[in-house]
Amino acid sequence: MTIEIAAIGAQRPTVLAALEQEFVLHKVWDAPDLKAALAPHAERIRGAVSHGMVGLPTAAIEALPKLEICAINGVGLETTDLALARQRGIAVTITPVLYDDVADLAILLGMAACRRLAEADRYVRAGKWLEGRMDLGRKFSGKRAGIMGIGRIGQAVAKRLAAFDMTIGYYDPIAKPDLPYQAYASPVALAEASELLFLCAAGGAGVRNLVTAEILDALGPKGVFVNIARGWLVDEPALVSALLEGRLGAAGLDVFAAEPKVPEALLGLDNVVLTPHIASNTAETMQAMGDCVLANIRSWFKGEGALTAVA
Ligand code: 8YV
Repeated sequence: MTIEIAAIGAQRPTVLAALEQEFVLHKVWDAPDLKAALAPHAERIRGAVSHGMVGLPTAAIEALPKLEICAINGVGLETTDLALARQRGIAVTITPVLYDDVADLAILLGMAACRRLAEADRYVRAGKWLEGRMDLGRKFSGKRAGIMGIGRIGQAVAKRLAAFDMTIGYYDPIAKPDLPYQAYASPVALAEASELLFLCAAGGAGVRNLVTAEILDALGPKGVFVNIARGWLVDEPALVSALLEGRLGAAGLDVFAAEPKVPEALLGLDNVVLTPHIASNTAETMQAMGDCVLANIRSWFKGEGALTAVA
């Protein structure tokens, strides 16, 4: 009997090709009505694959009464109904192979914002160097860095910042006494003590605007804010005004509240470095993430259980 799988979130072509070879695959990620698209096969679908932005939503769980496993390509779980999945005994797996890449991009954005890398590139291309030298950037090494949310990604960022001789502090609602960094009681206290603030928090369901205007003001006109987490974890209009009004020094942003739409006002600002949610987009990590999705699905249907299930 061939096992049937629903792709509720798009996957890379190689992953889809492998799934199609080994299973009956229903590609429904583009369907305007997920329930309707799944309905004709719902009683036979035992597995699902998704990605970090789509996750395993309530509607998919409700539409699939025989679902046993959902392998998510990514680590974001804010769109996954974990409580219902647990209640139904559905294994949800993530791809815990992207932390290095995400941390690398955090450093890249922080450094690019300090050293005005994107602006410098534009400066050369526009021929402005012929007219004179660019204004000064800011030193990156040796600064006081704050990390908001110090899970796997936050810790990978901290490890890298330590190599740049930074003094590292963090705020996390879960006490982490074993970490060799200074814990702060609130995000505002952390921002006040930091010259660079890295948002590395997980975007849990319903969590919004963790980074407020008050936090950005505490970071201040020389401060640099980096976001490689989720756009909606920041009060984006407050971030835009702080940058426009010079109350915040600079920012490096990989994620946005309504991506792929980016606030128009940011596009004209030289003190902002923008990337299109590419933190895990390297050939190596994409391959590893795809392999991880496949390995979980294969292992489960061989009867050997999930490999990287969330607790
Ligand atoms: C991916 C992510 O871009 O893991 C996540 O939650 O945001 C990123 O790694 C996303 O999962 C799409 O595959």
